Amino acid sequence: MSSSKTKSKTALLEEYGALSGKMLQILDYEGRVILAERLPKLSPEEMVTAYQNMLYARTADQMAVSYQRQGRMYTYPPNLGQEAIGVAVGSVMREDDWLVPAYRELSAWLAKGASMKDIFLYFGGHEDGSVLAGAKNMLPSAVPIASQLPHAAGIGYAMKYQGKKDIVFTFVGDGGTSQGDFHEALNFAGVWRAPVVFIIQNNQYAISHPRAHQTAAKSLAVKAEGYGIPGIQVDGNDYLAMVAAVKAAAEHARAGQGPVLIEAVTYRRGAHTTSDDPGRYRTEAEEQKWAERDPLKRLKGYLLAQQLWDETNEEPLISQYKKEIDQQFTEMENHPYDFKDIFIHHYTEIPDDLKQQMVAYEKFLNWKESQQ
Ligand SMILES: Cc1ncc(C[n+]2csc(CCOP(=O)(O)OP(=O)(O)O)c2C)c(N)n1
Ligand SMILES: [Mg+2]
Repeated sequence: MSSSKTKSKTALLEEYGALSGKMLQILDYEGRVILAERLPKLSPEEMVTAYQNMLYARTADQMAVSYQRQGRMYTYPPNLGQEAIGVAVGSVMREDDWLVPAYRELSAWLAKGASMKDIFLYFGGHEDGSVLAGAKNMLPSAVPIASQLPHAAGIGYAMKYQGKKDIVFTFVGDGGTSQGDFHEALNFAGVWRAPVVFIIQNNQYAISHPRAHQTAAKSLAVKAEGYGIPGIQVDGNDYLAMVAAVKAAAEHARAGQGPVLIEAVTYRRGAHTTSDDPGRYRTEAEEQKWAERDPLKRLKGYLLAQQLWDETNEEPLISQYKKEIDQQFTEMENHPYDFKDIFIHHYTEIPDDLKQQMVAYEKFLNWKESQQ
């Protein structure tokens, strides 16, 4: 690693430091380069692969929502509009690095080696969906908000203690930054200089709770200052800006300089989960504004201008992805299933009310079968 390269990356974290009030943005909303000096060095193949990975994640996400709507999967948290963040992390994350997820970063899970079958198993209520056999050094999804962060800090500390160069990438939402676990993890990682890249996906909502009600802080990135670590706010719908920031943060952490906090500013274009109706708490005008900032649209705009993408390839590619994804869904549906899986793993002894739910659910399944 050349010192000039290190300098320029460190400089990015300084120039766009949390207190600068600036948000790193390299592509405008149409995909035109507006900050050429910060363009990450990516080959044409890497750019095209990134777009394809985003397209795959989006296709899989939309199919997951559809399977849930058909009553074939219990629940699902849509990722629509947030795909660039996980793909950017995936492009920097190494095989031995750790991924400590929340639940809305499908593209990062796929980059780590999780299969759609694994993911369908998880949301289909199979305990096996947490095994993630193909994904080396990845923890299972964490739904208790921010509970994953102390684990990330602990793993980072362990990597450092063992003298390893592997680092940790962990995800949390804007809402998660109000949890005590967020504070404890960032404080611990800062004190012990644990090599952890904390990525906040600020998708503007915690269910129906808007970002403005989450904290009086000017940005979520400024919280880094309180822990004495670098923080940077990035346009999370700008793939190239995300790659530049994640590369800088990873280099900082890998060089033994401790954790970094990235606030990726994005928008949850879909519902919170398949049980939510965002039409009840936000306007169509707001949704439209963010649709115009969509990450796939912007990277495609860039690729088309560079003549790296042929629009006519897109539909056939999506059809091929759909076939692959549907195949993995079928494998999930054929996986041996015990409905008790969704009840028996939370407590050593199942509380009475949960037992009652289990009995009622079994009755319902028997009734459903009798109707077929
Ligand atoms: C400790 C805890 N409290 C409450 C909940 C219920 N809950 C589920 S998701 C969510 C909102 C989280 O919002 P955010 O952190 O912004 O993540 P996003 O869902 O937007 O990705 C809440 C309150 C929970 N899962 N865990
Ligand atoms: Mg959120």
